[in-house]
Amino acid sequence: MSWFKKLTSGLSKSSTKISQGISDIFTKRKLDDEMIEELEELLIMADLGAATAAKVVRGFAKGKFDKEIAEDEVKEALAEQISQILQPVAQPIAIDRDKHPHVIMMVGVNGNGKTTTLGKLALQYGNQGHKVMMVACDTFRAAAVEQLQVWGQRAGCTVITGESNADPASVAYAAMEKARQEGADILLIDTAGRLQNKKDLMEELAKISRVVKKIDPSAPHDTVLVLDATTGQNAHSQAQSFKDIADISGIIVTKLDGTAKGGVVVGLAEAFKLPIHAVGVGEQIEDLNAFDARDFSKGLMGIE
Ligand SMILES: Nc1nc2c(ncn2[C@@H]2O[C@H](COP(=O)(O)OP(=O)(O)OP(=O)(O)O)[C@@H](O)[C@H]2O)c(=O)[nH]1
Ligand SMILES: [Mg+2]
Repeated sequence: MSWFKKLTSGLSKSSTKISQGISDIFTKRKLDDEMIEELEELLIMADLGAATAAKVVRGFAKGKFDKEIAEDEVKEALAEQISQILQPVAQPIAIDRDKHPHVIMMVGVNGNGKTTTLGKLALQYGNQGHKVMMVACDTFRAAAVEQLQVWGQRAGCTVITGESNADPASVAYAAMEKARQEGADILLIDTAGRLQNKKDLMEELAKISRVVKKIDPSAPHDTVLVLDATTGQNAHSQAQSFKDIADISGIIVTKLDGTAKGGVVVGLAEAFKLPIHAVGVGEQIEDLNAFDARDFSKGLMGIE
């Protein structure tokens, strides 16, 4: 299946909800105030958030008042507005080949898909010819380390682990040294999603960052926040909290398959202006791809 097909089918719950809403609203042929208001409400219900929904609808309505408009044109025009919001943030992680290694740290609330996403990225980078290593800095749960090892096997890359309950930062430091010695191009750091409290988590992430800098002052080169689309508007408060505790450089949104809340990506783009690197639409290793503004917008509107 092509990525676009996979994305569109992943987003089908979101797009069906929006399409149905559009059919219900556009029963009259000419665009009027009432329809505009209903459309705005529909987009809010589709998790775009109030400010973003208003912006999209304003852009959409321009020049269309009192004119006849077909459903397909509505979807096309909305996709175009949404695409304009997404375009500036659709940026893949830029691997710097001069870094040895380029360090990517994955952070986010537990269960959001950090470990899975790292496995998917490891395969992609490996296929691009990079020598990839992963390190398990979620040392408190034995299962977390094993899970990363399984992904390492699938992706065909080395996974560095420490003793159980080892200090995550010391594991990260050892991994940096090993990555240097073995000439790795990319080091992917998996972190814990849950600690006792926000302060502990902040300290742990800061400490990992600090020790990595001892070996390369420019590392970590990317600190990527993984957000789960199924949490809808909650993703905003998570993004805000993590921005407060870590130097987030970009976002990956997972679980866009099987949720009707795919619109949250548009709200996140507008609210945080952080690069959105990739989106996940399934649990398999190939279910992650670079974020493409136009494709995503079409997928969200259910345009083939
Ligand atoms: N449907 C779907 N499931 C996903 C996606 N990404 C991850 N998952 C699933 O989400 C669950 C949690 O993923 P993990 O990768 O373990 O999440 P995590 O952030 O590492 O969690 P912690 O290690 O507990 O902090 C797993 O069952 C994954 O298979 C996705 O894009 N789509
Ligand atoms: Mg994990």
